[in-house]
Amino acid sequence: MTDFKKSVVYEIYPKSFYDSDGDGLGDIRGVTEKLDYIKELGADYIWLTPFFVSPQNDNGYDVEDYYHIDPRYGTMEEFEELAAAARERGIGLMLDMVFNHTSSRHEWFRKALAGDEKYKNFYIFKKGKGPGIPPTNWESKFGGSAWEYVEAFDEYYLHLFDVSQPDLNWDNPQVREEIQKIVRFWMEKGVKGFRFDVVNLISKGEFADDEEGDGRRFYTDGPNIHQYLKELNEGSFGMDPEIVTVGEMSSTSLENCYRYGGEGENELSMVFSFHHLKVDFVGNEKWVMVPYDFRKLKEIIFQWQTKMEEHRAWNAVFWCNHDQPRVVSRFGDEGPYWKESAKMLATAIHGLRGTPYIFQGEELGMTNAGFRSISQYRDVESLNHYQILQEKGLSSDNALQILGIHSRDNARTPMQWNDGRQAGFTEGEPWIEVNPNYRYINAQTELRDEDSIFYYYRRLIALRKQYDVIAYGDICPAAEEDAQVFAYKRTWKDEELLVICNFYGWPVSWKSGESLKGYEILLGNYGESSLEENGAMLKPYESLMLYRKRGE
Ligand code: TEU
Repeated sequence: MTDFKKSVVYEIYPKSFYDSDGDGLGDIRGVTEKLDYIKELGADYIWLTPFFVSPQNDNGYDVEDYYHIDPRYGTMEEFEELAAAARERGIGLMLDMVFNHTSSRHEWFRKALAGDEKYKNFYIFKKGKGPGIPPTNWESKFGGSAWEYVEAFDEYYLHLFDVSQPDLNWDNPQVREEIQKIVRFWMEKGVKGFRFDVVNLISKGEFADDEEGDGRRFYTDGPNIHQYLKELNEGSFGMDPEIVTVGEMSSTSLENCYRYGGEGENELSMVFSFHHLKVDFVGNEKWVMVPYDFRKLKEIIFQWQTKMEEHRAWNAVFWCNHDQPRVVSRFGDEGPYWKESAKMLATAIHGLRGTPYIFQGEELGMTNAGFRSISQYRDVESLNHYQILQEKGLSSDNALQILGIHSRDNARTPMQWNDGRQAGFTEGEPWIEVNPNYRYINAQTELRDEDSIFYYYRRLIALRKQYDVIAYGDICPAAEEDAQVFAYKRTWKDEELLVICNFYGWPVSWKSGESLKGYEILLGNYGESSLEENGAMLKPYESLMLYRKRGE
């Protein structure tokens, strides 16, 4: 059995991964063809973002039919081939289940709109507060009101995301049963894990106006959330102890995560939280342009690390996914220290207590898209906010600058396989433009260079397998007051691991505060280091991973 604490997960956004048939969209066969690449990297699981039948308004997070594969991605037979080929290589597949909402084209919603009471009760329909006034003032995460008016009923339905993504009513036991059935169906296909999309939003509380915010406090980590997760666990994936699960927890709290990802809670194996990625927001507002707050980044990571450990709960640790800008562009350097900063950021994450997730292309040091025109964007959230920002009075240039930093499309440009046409992603025209830096940032170049970012990630994955302290060690923050260095220690039995990262493009003197005698360098991102007994003069973006056995 693969131990999830010793494992690393590789996230694939199939639409942008590899196109096997030249239609410009990545597909399932494309994933199968590239399995050896992932095997070479050493990842244990592949998380595939949704490939179910969908109108693709939100790239598959709007599911029309949970039991069938969107023909644009392939067939069930091709999926089974992928599962078998992955199994042969010792790689497990993790599927992405979107159960907070369906697509408005789902049969359930169509029946609801046709007036079928059974299915109306699968969703959340409410009367408005008055003519033209929705039931509450909640905002959709993609902009605008979270309620859509349906004239035939003189009622509104709730959509926390796009208007084409109506929220399911989890308080209805029939909904919960249908969902268990879907999970069991995919378990029978040999799937080894599940990621549950925004699963902490499924239990809605009171439907009241939010005088302070956008409404999230009424439906986030809601009143029955733990009960619903335990029930889902018991009725589906919990029946197979080998299955690994991760919940995407939007705007969650530590207290709830102790339970979502807690040992013996029978909810999920681990949780994604996002507070550490809001350090370049202003409050909850993402569509702004401010430098990131390094001290806050450290503080949040350390708080989650130590508190989750204290409560015997498990984190997924990550910088990147299909919703986040590329981390080298965000907290590293796209310029002269591109390689060093990409490796440093990898070290910072992979040494933490938790299961690391790598998003496709992160292991190549892929950067933000660099789009300059709105016509290059595809993401519904970006397109909506481009309008909203201008309605607020920003110029279109300014709005584009902000999109350039925060848009989800930054992560969604095609995987850069080689320096050939369209980066080797497709023989056709890609659905979203390739980043022109594919000429020097691509897998082929990385695989030819022993000192590449790719091989550095491979080494980090291998070290996790080799050293128990990396997988299981307790966490102890270090250099907490330092304005430039992120450092921490891990301890396990007689093993000690020390991770030291300079987050800036200039040198810094770091004092260890204890003797470093006996430590060996497991990994560093420079050929040589100036490590001494009491610290080091760290070079720009330098990182070190040190190891020693006590008593040696
Ligand atoms: O994302 C949930 C989510 O709320 C964010 O990551 C979101 O993209 C961001 O807050 C907007 O600023 C999940 C999926 O990962 C995302 O791709 C889907 O669009 C979303 O759920 C809806 O299913």
